[in-house]
Amino acid sequence: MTLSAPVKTKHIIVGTAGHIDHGKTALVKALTGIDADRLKEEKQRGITIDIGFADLAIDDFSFGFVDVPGHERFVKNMLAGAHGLDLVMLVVAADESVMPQTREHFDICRLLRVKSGLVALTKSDMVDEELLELARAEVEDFVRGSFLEGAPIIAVSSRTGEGIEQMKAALVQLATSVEPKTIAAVTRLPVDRAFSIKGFGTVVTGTLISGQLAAGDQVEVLPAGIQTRVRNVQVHGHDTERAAAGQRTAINLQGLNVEQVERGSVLAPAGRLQATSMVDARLEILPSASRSLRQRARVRLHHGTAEVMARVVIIRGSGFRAQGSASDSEPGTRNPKPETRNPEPETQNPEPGVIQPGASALVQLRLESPITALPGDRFIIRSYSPQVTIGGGVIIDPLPEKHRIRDTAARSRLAQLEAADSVERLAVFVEMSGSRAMTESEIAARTGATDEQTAASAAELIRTGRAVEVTSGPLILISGETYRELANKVIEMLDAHHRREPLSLGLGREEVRDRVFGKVRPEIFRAVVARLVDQGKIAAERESLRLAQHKPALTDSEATAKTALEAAFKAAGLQAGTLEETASAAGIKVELARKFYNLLSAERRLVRIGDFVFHTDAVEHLKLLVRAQKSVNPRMDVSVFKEITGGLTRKYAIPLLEYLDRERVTRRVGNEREIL
Ligand SMILES: Nc1nc2c(ncn2[C@@H]2O[C@H](COP(=O)(O)OP(=O)(O)OP(=O)(O)O)[C@@H](O)[C@H]2O)c(=O)[nH]1
Ligand SMILES: [Mg+2]
Repeated sequence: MTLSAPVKTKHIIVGTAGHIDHGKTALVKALTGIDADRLKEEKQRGITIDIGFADLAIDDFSFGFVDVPGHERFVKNMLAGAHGLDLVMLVVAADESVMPQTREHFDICRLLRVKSGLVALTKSDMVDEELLELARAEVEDFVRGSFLEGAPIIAVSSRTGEGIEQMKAALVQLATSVEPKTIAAVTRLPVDRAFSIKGFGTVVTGTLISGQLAAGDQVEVLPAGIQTRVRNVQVHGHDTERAAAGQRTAINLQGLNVEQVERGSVLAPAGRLQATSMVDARLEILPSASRSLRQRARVRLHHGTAEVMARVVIIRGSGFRAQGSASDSEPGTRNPKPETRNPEPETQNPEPGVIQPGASALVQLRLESPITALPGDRFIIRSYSPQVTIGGGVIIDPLPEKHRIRDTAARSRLAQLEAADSVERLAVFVEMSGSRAMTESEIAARTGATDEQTAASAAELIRTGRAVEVTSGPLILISGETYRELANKVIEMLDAHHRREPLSLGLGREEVRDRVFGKVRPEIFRAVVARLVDQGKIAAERESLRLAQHKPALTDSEATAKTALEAAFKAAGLQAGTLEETASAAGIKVELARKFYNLLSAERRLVRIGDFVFHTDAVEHLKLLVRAQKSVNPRMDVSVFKEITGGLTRKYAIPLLEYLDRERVTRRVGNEREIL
C-alpha cells in the first residue's frame, strides 16, 4: 500500500512592474486583500515609495507579492524588490498604455532574466472596448521578442473586480511551470528591510533566494561580517520552524544592533561567503541606451537589494592599437574610424574600449563599497546622472584579482568561466589559483557551491587529472598543471644535484622546499613529495630527497677508500672518535670522508652520537653488553659502565649513555641507570 505523498506547497515570488499610478498596488490589493503601501507618506500621497509585500495562498501555491513603486525617482527602491522574482505582473493602465517606467521596469526584468509572467491591463473600467483593444495591441507589440511574448494579457479592474479571478487562474497556471528556487544551495537572504521590535531586537526581512533558514542557525551579516544566531523565523507573518528558498521571510537575529544591518546586507551561513569590492562580469548595455558606456565610467550597481557605486573597467583583448589612436583610457580621443582588425566578435561589441548600446563586454566592476555576490548573479547598472537604467549583466567571478585594462589572459579565463558548468568552473578557479592552491573555504566563497557539490566536482577533476588533492580534510585543491610543474621542478632539481655531486646521496629537504616551494603552503610541498614517492619517482630520506634510481657513483679508488674508512671505524670500536680523527688516521681526505659518512650512515653502517661517529656493529655490541649486565644488576652507574665497556673514558661514556637512554636501553635514575 502506498500513502499519498504530503502536498508540497510551492513558493512563488511575484513582482509588480509598471509606470506610476497604473494600478499596481490596487491590483495586489484586489488579488490578496492586502494594502502593500504601509508607509504613512504613501497613504497620504497616494503613491508607492518603497517596496511592499502581500501574500496569497491558492491551492498548493503560496504567492509572495512584492509591490514596487512606479515613480521614476524610486526606481532604486523598485530594484531592491526586483531581484529573485519567479513571475512578474507587468501592469499597464489601459487608459495610458506603455509609459517610460513601463519600459524601464520591463528592461530591468529582462536584464535580470525574469523568466515568466503576464501583463495586467488595468483600469479596464475606465476605457471603452476600442481603447482597450488598442492598448492590448500596443502591449503585444511592446513585449514582442521578449520573455513575455505570448504571455497572457489580462484586462482587469481593481475597482469593479473584473478580470481578477482570471488573473488568479493565470498566476496559478504560470506557477505550475516555475522552476522552484533550490534549497540545495548555500543559504542567501538579501535583506530588504531591517528594523527593531521592542522586546525582540533586530528583525530583517527579505526573499530567501536559496537554501534554508531555521531558528538556531549560525549566520553572518555581510558585508559587515557580523556573526549571530537566528532566534526566530517568520513566513508571511507566522512563526515557522524553517524557511525555504522562495519564501518571503522575517528573521529575528540575536544580539544584533539594528545599525549593523541594512538594506543591501546579505544573510548567509556564518563563515561561508565573503564580501567583495571587485567583481568580474559580462555587462550588456541596453539597445535603447542613449550612448556608449565609456571605459572607467562611474555607475550605480544594483545587486540583490544592494546599491553601490562602481567603476566599469572594460577588459580588452590582446594589445593592438589602431594607428594614431590615443591610449584606451581616453576613448573620447580614439580614432573614430571603425575598428576592423579586432572586432571582438564574441562580445558583439564592435568597438573595444567602450560598450555600445546593444552590445556586451567582459568587465571588471570596481566597487566603492563591498557587496556579497556569487557566479550567476544578475545585476543592473544605472548611470550616475541622470539616474537611468543603462544595462545589466551576470557575475562571472565574485572574488577576482585586479585586472589591467589590456589583459588577454584574464579575458580568456573569463570567457572560459562564462561558458563553464559547475565542474568546469571549479577547474578554472583552481587553475587561476596557481601554486596558492584553493582551500575548501575559498572554493565555497567563490563558487557558492555546497560541500556536497564541491566534493562531487572535486572528485571528477581529480579523476581526470585536472586537479590534485593536496589534503582532504580540509580540502585543498591544486591544478593538475601546477602540480606537474612543481613536481617537475623537484625532479629537475634533484637530477641537477645528482649530476653535480654524484657522491651525494640526495638534496636536503629544506633546500628543495625553499627553492621550489618558497612561497606556497607547506601542505603542497608534503603532498608533492608524497606523491612522487608513491609513484616511485623519488626516495625520501629523513633529511634528504633523491631520485629513486639514484645510486652514488663511486670510482674504484673511492670505493676502496670508502671500505677502508668503514673498516677503520669497525676496528676502532667504541673508541673511534670524531669523523675527522678516524679519517685522518685512515689516511682519507676529510672532505671525501664526509661524503662517505653520508653514504655509510644511509646504509646504517655508521652512526653519529654526540661529537663522535661509531660503527653500528660496535654500538649493537654495546647494547648486548649492557643488557647482559642486567642479570648481574639492573642498576648501573658510570663506573660500572666504564668497566663493562673495557675502560671507556668519560668523554665517550657520557654521550654513549645518553644515547642508550634515547634508545630506551637504559633509563636515567639520579646518578645511576636502570637497564630496561
Ligand atoms: N478606476 C480605476 N481606478 C484604479 C484602478 N486601479 C487603480 N486605480 C486608481 O489609480 C490610482 C493609482 O493606483 P495605485 O494602485 O496606487 O497605482 P500604482 O501603480 O501602485 O502607483 P505607484 O505605486 O505610485 O507607482 C489610485 O487612485 C487607484 O484607486 C482600476 O482598475 N480602475
Ligand atoms: Mg503602488
